[in-house]
Amino acid sequence: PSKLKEEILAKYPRKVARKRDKAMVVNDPGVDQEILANVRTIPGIITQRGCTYAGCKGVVLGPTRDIVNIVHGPIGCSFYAWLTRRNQTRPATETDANYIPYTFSTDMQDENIVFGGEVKLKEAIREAYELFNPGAIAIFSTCPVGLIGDDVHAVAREMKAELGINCFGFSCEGYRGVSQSAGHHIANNQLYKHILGTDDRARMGKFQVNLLGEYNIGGDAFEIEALFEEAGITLLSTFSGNSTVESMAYAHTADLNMVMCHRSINYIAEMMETKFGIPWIKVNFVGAKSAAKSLKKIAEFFGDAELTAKVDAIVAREMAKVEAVREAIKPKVEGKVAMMFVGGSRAHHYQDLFGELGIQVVSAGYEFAHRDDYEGRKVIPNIKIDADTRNIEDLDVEKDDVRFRNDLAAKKAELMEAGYKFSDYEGMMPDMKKNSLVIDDVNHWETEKLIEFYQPDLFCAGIKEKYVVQKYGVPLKQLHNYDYGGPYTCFEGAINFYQEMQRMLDTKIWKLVDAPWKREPEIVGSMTIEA
Ligand code: CFM
Ligand code: HCA
Repeated sequence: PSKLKEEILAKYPRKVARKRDKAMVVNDPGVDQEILANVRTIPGIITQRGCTYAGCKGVVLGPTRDIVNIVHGPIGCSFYAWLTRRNQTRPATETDANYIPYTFSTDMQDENIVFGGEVKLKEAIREAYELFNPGAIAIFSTCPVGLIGDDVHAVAREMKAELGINCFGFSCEGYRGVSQSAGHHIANNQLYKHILGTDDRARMGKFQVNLLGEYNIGGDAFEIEALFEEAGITLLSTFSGNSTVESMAYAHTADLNMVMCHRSINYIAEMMETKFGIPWIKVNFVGAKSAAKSLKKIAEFFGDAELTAKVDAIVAREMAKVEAVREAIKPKVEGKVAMMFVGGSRAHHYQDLFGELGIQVVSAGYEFAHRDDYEGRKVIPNIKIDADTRNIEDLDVEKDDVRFRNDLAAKKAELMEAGYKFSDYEGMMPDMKKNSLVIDDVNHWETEKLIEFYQPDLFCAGIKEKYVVQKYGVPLKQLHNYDYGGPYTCFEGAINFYQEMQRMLDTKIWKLVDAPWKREPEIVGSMTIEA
């Protein structure tokens, strides 16, 4: 991999090479290695990243079903966010609010750019209110909104007073940060400010938890919900797969927060702990063993004999089913080589599933994660805060003296004494093999070189990579939308994934792919780059 890295860098102008050098690490889990992450993509490079608006509106708020999410901007931005992320939802009854099949937009025109769009935004909010009578309305700013200076927050305040419903805005203009990641942070902040803690509801169960950073792609959250229900764990709210705004309002009454996607939601976990004293743990329900471990860790937190027995019984029963399928499939796919480049957590989480099948992950990376997602949270104090990060509001959170759970803080201290880990994420790099190649914000040129070098049996990424990779004769599994498949979480999900891997890997069809441009190039040319 060092040689491959050299070859990749050799093509770049010197300044670019210097930067990309730091974003590519030949992994050594035994030592502390630093990676360059969460910095601007170099202009001219074809990145896979999306924008801040995508991270805020599409990712974090997209899966909420009963908030009317209005996009303030040109229609293209709304169309982009319309049902593209496969986040499923299940309203309690047929008449319960579900706005996910809709897209709401102010459809800004040239005139609004010149004379301002606030009037049109107010009209859109009133119209949405009259038509749907929702519990909450949210406004998402696209690039032009920030450029012309429409004050979406002032509009939200005015509309909240006029209509008497919760209404709040997000300054999540596409260019606000270097990637989707900034949008996650902005979304976390506004959820914290405008929803969290607004409903002090009485207890609903003996063991109350929230699941943070699970967005129910392909029904993933449904699998987790079913297991919790069977075990007798009360899931108050999920941020934000299969969620309601109501459930987010009383989420602060939980005893424990579980963080699935660390990248997109660690901010809320931290803020809830500071304000309400709710501890958080990192969980992962992708991979049968990881799901079992996560369930057991929750049971251990509560330390209740009945709960522990139930969880143990569920795990034993489900693992028996999983093992039967795994043993049948593993010999067929063992030793195959895979690589995965996904936005954030999934490039790490899915390695557990591959490990269970004996598939080797030779290279992996995130589009937009931060150093802590690679190297572990221990590096957070050393992360340089640059101007792009400073541009994103970092909320000053204070302890709520009335509602702070001293009992939970005490429980945390006691369990930590016994070696139980809270507020911790060790990152992807310590989990990867020595000499695997870790790459942040991979681009097309690097992807092509990776394929030539490793000749992988499987490439995992998204829609932007899919067809290019397939034309190399390499199957591509989308780990964003699951290629219309899923769920892949928990035990049923693991079985589902193993079977999918067998279908994709145990076939010779991909070797027959012959891209037309390989036979007959349409354009032939050469290019010289001056350093
Ligand atoms: Fe978290 Fe996600 Fe991901 Fe993400 Fe995303 Fe996604 Fe993703 Mo696409 S929140 S970081 S911003 S796990 S949309 S559900 S699949 S890039 S790896
Ligand atoms: C996003 C959403 C995305 C895109 C997926 C892809 C998703 O980043 O705006 O590139 O295939 O999961 O839908 O990550």
